Amino acid sequence: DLNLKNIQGDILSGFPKKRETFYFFEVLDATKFREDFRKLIPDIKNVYQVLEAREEICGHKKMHPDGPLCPFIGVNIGFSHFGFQKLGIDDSKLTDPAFLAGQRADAENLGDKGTKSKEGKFIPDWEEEFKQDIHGVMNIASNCPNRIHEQVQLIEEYFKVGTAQATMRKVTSICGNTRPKEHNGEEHFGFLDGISNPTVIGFDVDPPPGPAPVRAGVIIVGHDGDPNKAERVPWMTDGSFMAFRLLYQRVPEFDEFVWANRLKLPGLSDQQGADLFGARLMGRWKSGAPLDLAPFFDDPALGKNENMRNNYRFAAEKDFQKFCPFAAHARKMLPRADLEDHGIPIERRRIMRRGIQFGEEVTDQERKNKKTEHGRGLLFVCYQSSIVNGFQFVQTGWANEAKFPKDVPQLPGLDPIIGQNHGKDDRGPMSGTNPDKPSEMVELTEEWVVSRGGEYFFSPSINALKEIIAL
Ligand code: N7H
Repeated sequence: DLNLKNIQGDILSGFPKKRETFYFFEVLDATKFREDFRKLIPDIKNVYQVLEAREEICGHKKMHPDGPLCPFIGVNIGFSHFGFQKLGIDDSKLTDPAFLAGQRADAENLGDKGTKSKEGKFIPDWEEEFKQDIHGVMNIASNCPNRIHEQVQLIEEYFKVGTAQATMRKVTSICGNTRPKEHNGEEHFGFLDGISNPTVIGFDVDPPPGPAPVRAGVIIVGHDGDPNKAERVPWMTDGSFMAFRLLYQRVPEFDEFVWANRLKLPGLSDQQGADLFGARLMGRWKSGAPLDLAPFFDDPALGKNENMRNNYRFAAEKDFQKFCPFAAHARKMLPRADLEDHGIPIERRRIMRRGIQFGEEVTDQERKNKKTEHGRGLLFVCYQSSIVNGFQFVQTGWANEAKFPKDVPQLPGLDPIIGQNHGKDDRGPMSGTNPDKPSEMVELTEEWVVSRGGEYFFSPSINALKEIIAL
């Protein structure tokens, strides 16, 4: 019963993309912006159109990783609380304290690095553009850079950007791109990403075996599973909250840490020991194979097998970390049996990840000097019906919480990938990296993922864009 033509396309089906530009804007003249907005509406793709495009392009609904250059171009849009305020639209029933306060006000709680002003106000160590109010973001995705460029030009024409009659201003735009063909699907640390996302009841037909499907309302506002469903006003239905984070990755430094801590176990070469240590930080091998199913040796065929690579629960391992450390990124972010088998539901913590990489490949010079010289990382995006239950909770309650999961024999430590301690190099010890000595601790000596900006947005339904935003 989901109205796929009313939900913005990136949320449930994910844009088919090799590139994606995030265009952050400030509304200058509310009434005129809302008038100009009408011109943008036909360019905004809904879920149905994205599915259709995928079928047309590739003959099946999942995009082929090496598929032909895709003529798809999609625009989606979200507004921050400050944007709704500027437009004079009452968003109080979006009842999400994190959204209503904005991400800048949440940065200290999220564990970002920052300083205190004389008045005691926390100022995050973010890029300047994110230290001002951002009213909204348009994400423009395609397989073809020229198409993106043309679409951005069109958008700027609609809103007369850069002229005396401009109704909006570009705050900043950031261009993301997937990695070159031989690293397709991998993020900058070299791990296959985008494997595990929630499957949604009423949307995903025949999902591969894995974690229990979630009710649509966990991702889409106004449906069963939305914790604030009772309070929503009708125009909010079929929208979703988007959390955006600008996350830099320090790849040579991460690689050096992994190499320096390589496991020295009988029968393992230095390289195998390093690969195993890296996999134990992530919870999966670079190939995507999960440690719970391939604990000591990589299994690249498993990493490729969509029907097997997400079908595990840490069930045999509940309360133990022989196969996979408690703090490993994928275990922290979806602890499966660690919670479910203790009667703690996990559905409300699920988020739909839609990020993309940015920045160049690591250069030979950077590798040689073991030092990052060019900015690169992840434009992290996730959708959910509650930021408080979703992104905010998994970052603060799990990733940044050394004692999570609770009541286990060893102190787990922070999530080594994204756990934050306000930029302090000392993020404390992590246990379980050595499969033979679960209580052996490794000090997480620095942050390899550094947050430099972000905001919380609400991506309204297509009807709401037509009837509430546009005039
Ligand atoms: Fe993570 N990485 O590539 O290293 N993530 N993540 N993430 N992450 C996952 O299962 C990564 C970040 C989640 O369902 C994989 O698709 C990097 C944030 C969740 O089993 C890999 C960064 C948050 C899952 C990475 C980053 C999350 C997940 C395994 C930052 C939320 C799914 C592949 C630069 C606050 C867990 C996969 C599940 C998986 C990486 C950030 C959440 C390889 C580099 C900020 C929910």
